[in-house]
Amino acid sequence: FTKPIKPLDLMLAIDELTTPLDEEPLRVLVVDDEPEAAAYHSLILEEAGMIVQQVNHPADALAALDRFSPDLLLIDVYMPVCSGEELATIIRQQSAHIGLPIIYLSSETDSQKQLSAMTAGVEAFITKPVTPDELVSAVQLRAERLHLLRSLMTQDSMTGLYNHSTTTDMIGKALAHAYREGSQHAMAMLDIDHFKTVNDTHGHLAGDQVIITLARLLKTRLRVSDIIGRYGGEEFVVLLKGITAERAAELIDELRHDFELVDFHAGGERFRCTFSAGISSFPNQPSTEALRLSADQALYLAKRQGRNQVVI
Ligand code: GH3
Ligand code: MG
Ligand code: MG
Ligand code: MG
Repeated sequence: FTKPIKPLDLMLAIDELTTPLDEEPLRVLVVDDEPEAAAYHSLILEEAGMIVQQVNHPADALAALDRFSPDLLLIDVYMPVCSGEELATIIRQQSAHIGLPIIYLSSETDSQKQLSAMTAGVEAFITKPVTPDELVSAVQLRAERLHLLRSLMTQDSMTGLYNHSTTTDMIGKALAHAYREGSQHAMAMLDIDHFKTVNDTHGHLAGDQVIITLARLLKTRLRVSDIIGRYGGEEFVVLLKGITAERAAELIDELRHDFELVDFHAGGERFRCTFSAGISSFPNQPSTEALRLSADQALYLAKRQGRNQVVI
């Protein structure tokens, strides 16, 4: 009899489930018609560890947005040809940049004019001259908010795994890459067995703990490069990169075995849970949809054959 695993061990570091803050340096595009001002602000941000690109003409800003793909824009308000306000309005009309934080940097101190400039949809207005600390913290604050917003949009808040739409997007990208490289991937669809009964018998909170525990097991035991998503309520989808369906089935079966030994507790009662899984593989199944259908059929078979098993 194998030693049971306490769910607490799996849940202790639940924080690790959520994707850590980007360790990539922030990318800032500085738009200012005065080269000296642009260079000065760029230097401050670079010294704070950011990657900065400067443009001195608003027309160059649009091209730089696509080439450089910044996390944030710092725009001077008074520029010839096209004001910062006009530039911000144009950028805001492009759906690709709808969430991009824009900070105005200007010597304008008239609050009425500041307010009017802000209506173009910018995040903040900083008046020149700005101290290095002021500039760096203004940029970091907006970038952190953007990061938070992005994670809210892409992650499932209960488990920290990718949500349904992000999972589908990421698998699609991985397959496009796999086509070019000629690599193989496997997909696993997991579904907790008799989960309705778990909720009915032990309560919804206990059910949540089961979901969180399985998410953590997947996250800690699969590779960082694998794509792990919470596809629906008690359903998970995993893209296991670079391996065959047979190898994926072995791996998921090891997890299945570990999971069935986890002791859950609710209302003084102890209970255990199992999951079933279906496996499919690329390029055998050449698209996300084909992979999903095939894995789903295998999962259905696993359920039909008595659950708590992995089927290819
Ligand atoms: P099967 O073995 O065939 O998969 O049976 P099942 O009872 O697991 O299947 P079914 O899909 O009918 O039930 C899923 C249940 O999961 C229904 C729903 O109330 C519950 N559920 C979905 N999301 C959550 C959640 O976030 N927390 C909890 N506690 N329950 C959830
Ligand atoms: Mg100017
Ligand atoms: Mg289900
Ligand atoms: Mg189920």
